[in-house]
Order: sequence, then C-alpha cells, then structure tokens
Amino acid sequence: MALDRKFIDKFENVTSKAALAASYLVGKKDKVAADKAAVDSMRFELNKLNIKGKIVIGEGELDEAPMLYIGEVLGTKKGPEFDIAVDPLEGTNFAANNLPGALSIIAVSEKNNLFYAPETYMEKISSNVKVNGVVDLDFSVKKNIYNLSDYLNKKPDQLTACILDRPRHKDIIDELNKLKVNIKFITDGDVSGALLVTDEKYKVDLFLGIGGGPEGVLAASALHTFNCSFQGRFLFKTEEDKNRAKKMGIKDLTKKYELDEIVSGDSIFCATGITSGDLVSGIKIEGDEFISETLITHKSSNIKKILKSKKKIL
Ligand code: VTB
Repeated sequence: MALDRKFIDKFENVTSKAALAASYLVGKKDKVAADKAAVDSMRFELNKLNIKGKIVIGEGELDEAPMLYIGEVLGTKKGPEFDIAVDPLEGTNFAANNLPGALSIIAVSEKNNLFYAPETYMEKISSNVKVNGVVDLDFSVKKNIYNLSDYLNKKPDQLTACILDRPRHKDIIDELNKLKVNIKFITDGDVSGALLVTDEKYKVDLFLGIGGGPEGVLAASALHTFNCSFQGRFLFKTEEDKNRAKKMGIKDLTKKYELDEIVSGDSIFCATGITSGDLVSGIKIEGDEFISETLITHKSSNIKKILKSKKKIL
C-alpha cells in the first residue's frame, strides 16, 4: 500500500518547523542548543499527526537520547503505521557557525520498510547511473572512474567526485587526483553530498567515502525516488559496535547493502534548508511569516521537487 500523498505536506510542515526552530540559533556557536531546538520541534509536530510512526533512525538509543530515540512511537497512534528516520539538524557545525548546508531531514516509509541503521560509520557510493556493474562499492576507485567515464562518455578530467574532507579518505583522494578527476570536498553534511548526483545542475557524477550510517540511510531514501544508485556497507570497529549490530538483527556485518534493501516499498523524504546550501535555501523570516525551501521526494507518485513555502510563525 502506498503512502498517501496527503502526508507529503504534513511531513514538509514537520521539517520546515524544525528548520525554523533551529534557525533562531544559527551562528550562535552552540551546536547542542540548535540541535535541541530542532529535535523538540520535530517531536512536537510529529506527535500531532494521525499516524503510528516508529523512529528507526533518530537521536540514538533510549539510554543516550530522551527524545526521538530509536523505537519511540510518535503521533496520535490512530493512523497508518510508518517507519520514520530523522536527522532534525544535519550539519550541526553549519548551523552553529552560520555556514551553508544545514538541513532538517525526515524520511518515512511503510512499516518495516526502512533499515534500522546502527550509529556507526558506513562506506557509501552513489552515482547518477543506475545500471549494474558501472559503479560499485567493491570496485577500485580507478575501475569506478573508468567505467563511469566510458558510460557517460566523459573523460575522467570531466568528471567530478564529491567526498567528505577527512584524513581517512587520503587514499581515495590521492587516486582521484592521479586520475585527474575534479573533487568537490565537503566538510560535513554527507546526506546532501550523496544527493548532489541527482541533478546535472550540481555537476557531481559520483559521491563516495565513509560517513555516518544513519545519514547513508537518509540519503538512500531520497535516491530511491531519483533514478540514482546507492550502495552502503556498515563499518563496525569495536566489539561493542559489533554486538549492538547483532542485537539489531544484522547477521552479516560485512554485507554490502543495495538501495532497495535499505528502503523498500513507498517512501517520502523531506529536507528543509536551515542555512542556504547546494540543495536548498535557508529559512527567511518576513514579519510574522517564514519562508522555507524543502527538497521533497515521494516514490509512488514520482515526485521530486523543491517546494518553497510561506507559513505563519505561530
Ligand atoms: C557525516 C556528515 C555529518 O558526520 O556523516 C559525518 O553527514 C561523518 O562523521 O554531518 P565524521 O565527522 O566523524 O567524519 C557529520 O559531519 C556530523 O554528524
């Protein structure tokens, strides 16, 4: 059963209100306060909806997060059952320092259709080509670039790869440089990074590297509607991480997940800008109203759009 279109506006309302709440703390150098404002607002708004929404990705597990914890059930519990993944403030550094790219994000699927991602790193790859065997997490950087270059009929020096600027990516970056691939470095916010392959206007052909696992699932749920590829593999470092994953039901800790194993069935994704970035503009306040921009996708109705909306500040 598909997710009713009427929920698109309702979830857009949730992320735009959370973005507004966080926007008051932009540039205040307080990541915790900005995050808390977004979390409180998101939880408050979700609780008003006639849904039974279970958080599968949130602020952490019950012992570490009192709100929007994994397993928390939100809404009036009188409507359809959903799985919900949230990142009320993706890019806490961006918001705290008034830098581009802070977003408030939600992804929703039908019950049991969204992956329960552990709070661990994930090796990821996304591209604008959804043909098997062109780009793959198991291929070397060189093979991915050569394949993509052949497929898109562009020379490697006409391709751009996006990657988080981290020391752990040194080998990948060295290889990309050797191949003369253009690099778009991001300092944080790899949900947005992974989504830059969705439209030619962003001029990114490939996103790769290691970032947060929950962020990988969020990106996958939007890439699900765009005709793009995504693969992810969780990285478990400590024994504690591994045991926690096993408890969550992950049997093969080295498994490479395909997009449709991360999110299946129907899905809605909303990402509202807090500060202006590559994907969407940030919150603007005009008198007693605010203007927000939200990237929205809905799989079953093939909606992928940026919605600008004006609402009253209550
Ligand atoms: C990314 C990014 C986040 O963490 O997942 C990244 O999307 C990965 O972690 O915005 P490290 O910072 O440890 O490399 C963030 O940058 C912050 O949560």
